[in-house]
Amino acid sequence: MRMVFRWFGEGNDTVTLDHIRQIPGVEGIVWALHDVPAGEEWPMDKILAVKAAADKAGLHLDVVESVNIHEDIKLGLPTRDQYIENYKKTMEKLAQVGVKVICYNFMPIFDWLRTDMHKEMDDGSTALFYEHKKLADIEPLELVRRITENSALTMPGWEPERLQYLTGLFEAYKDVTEENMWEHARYFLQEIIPTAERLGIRMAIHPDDPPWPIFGLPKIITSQDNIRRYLNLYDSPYNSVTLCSGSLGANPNNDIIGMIHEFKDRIPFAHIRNVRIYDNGDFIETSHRSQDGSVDIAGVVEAYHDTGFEGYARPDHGRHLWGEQCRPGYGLYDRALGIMYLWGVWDSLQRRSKA
Ligand code: DNO
Repeated sequence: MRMVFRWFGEGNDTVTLDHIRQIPGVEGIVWALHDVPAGEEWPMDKILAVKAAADKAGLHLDVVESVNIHEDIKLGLPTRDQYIENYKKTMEKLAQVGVKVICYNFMPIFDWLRTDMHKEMDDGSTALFYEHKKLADIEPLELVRRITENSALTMPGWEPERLQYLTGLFEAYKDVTEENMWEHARYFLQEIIPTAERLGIRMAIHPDDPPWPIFGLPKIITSQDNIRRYLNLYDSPYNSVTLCSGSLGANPNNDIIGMIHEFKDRIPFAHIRNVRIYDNGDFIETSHRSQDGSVDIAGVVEAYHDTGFEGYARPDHGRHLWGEQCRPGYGLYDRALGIMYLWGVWDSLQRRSKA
């Protein structure tokens, strides 16, 4: 398991590279150019600036999260080809600085979605929360306004340039079915994977978060069956998955440990975090510890260990602790604590298997 840590870039994150390099066992950053709109080619000078900063901190930049996919690709519009070309050009440049994995998603319009970014927990910390009822009663535009209003930092997947077209986008998705989405994904993979193979970059799809339709939009990367279907759309180790225990774990029917065993050769990147699911299906993001949530994180780590996982892993979101002011879900403290839990489980398994 190669531990990495998400970093949003100079001036775009309260966490610094100096913080990150002090977390035990972290070898690299998970990064992106968050100011480049989806569909545009990433400028080389900006890529090199991130590389210079990472080099200075002694961290690698093997994992990119995400090169976002333009909506026209997901919608299957004729204009998609130019965006796919730009995507390939970005991949070429990322290969030049040694990138090995690109995480991306195929969710319509929104990236991950919660109804409350700072839900207070019993111990006084706050965490990301998803409440079904709230979503049922709210218009998408109003939700976006609430999610973005208290953050001076651009939320990943909530970039203003994408969201200003929200009404038009909903209109565009009106008649798009799940089967259409599968077809558009196949088209994208057929274009992209040969480039990925040539460059030695593993494309790793992130599951939909939450793993069910919202606002009537179709979702496809939601379950073990659907991940299998996605991987079979193009059978290559370069068509792979970012297995996210938290996203998939919000549906109690998802067997994360079973997925790790089934997809072991196709998981170059693991997102590891816990959620607690309530009886009514709402969920809150808890600490990483198994006992604190509904996902058996120690069991997840054990499954990675037992399948000989050599890929990259990052603690995914954390709670907001000790008064930390940070990006929702992306503070320093709880993610660092999460890493120490993951290492604790991992190292004891390693010792036992060597004994
Ligand atoms: C949430 C993240 C997602 C993820 C994208 C991948 O914090 O796990 O935003 O980066 O869905 O494209």
